[in-house]
Amino acid sequence: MSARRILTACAMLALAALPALPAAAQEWRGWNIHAADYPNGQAMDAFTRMVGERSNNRIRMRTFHSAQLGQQDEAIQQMRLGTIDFGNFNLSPFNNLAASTNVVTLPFLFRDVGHMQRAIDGVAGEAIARELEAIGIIALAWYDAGARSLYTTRPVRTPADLRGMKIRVQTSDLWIDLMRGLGANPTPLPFGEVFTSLQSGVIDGAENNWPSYESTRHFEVARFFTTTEHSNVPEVLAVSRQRWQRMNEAERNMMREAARESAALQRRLWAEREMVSRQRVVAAGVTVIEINDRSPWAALMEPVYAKYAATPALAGLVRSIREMR
Ligand code: BDP
Repeated sequence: MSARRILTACAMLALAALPALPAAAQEWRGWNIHAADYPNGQAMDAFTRMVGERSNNRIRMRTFHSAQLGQQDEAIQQMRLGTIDFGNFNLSPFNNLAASTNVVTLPFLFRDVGHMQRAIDGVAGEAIARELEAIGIIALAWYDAGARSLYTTRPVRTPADLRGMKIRVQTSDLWIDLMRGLGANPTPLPFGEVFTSLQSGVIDGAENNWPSYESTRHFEVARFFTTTEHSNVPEVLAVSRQRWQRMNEAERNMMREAARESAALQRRLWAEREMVSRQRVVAAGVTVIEINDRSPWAALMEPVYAKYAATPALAGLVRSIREMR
């Protein structure tokens, strides 16, 4: 036997002697802006547990909650580069990167949560997933984010009350135009800076859903909540394309299924948390200004539709969403 053959035989014996370890385990890092106990954090933890179990612990995912890996815009860049492997993102920070995300951000588009879910689980979600894939992000499932309303340091009852007020928005051209259309001074800021900016008077208000208003304690510094419910923009549970490309079909299907189950859980927890958060802030003395007739607000939004649903494809998407029953 030649020396080389002996070496090969030894190497094979050594391999055979190894315990049956799963093919190289992978460590995945996940981004979440919210705390671990927020519906999204709980649903992400459920997702990572399912993937761990169903891959026999070969894919080990860990979510870094509370924006430990940075603010949302940076995290999206990192997903594209593959330095963050998965995450839950609101779709508005994609507005300037993927045109179809503007459609689901559009003000006063959805009649209710069910309408939004049917659109994002169907025709809108398909269009958005295609565009996100092209920028390096694979959409697996869609999370609820409720309706977004205004909250301010002074009472706001009509668009006229908003005039000249500095209102924080997410980094998105659509949001800047939307807020300007309502009469305010839009101020794009990262989520994590809203509390101190409200406190120091850099801004006079912001806009979000009940759970974010409550969990961030923004309600302590912006004491008036006006139920404009101007946008129902949903969220995505996504993985980086860099990772996705290295997975086989069985792994992809397993991950998609786990993501769908995670979204079902998130939606249940979300509906509960919306009520709880509302009760908490009301108990803490927040003034809720109910808007029953939204038409004066919606009437100001036509230029936003004209600008952000301008192409035939986007206008067609808006039309098919409106026609949904
Ligand atoms: C919350 C979303 C979060 C956004 C935040 C914001 O869940 O992803 O970053 O709003 O307004 O509702 O920035």
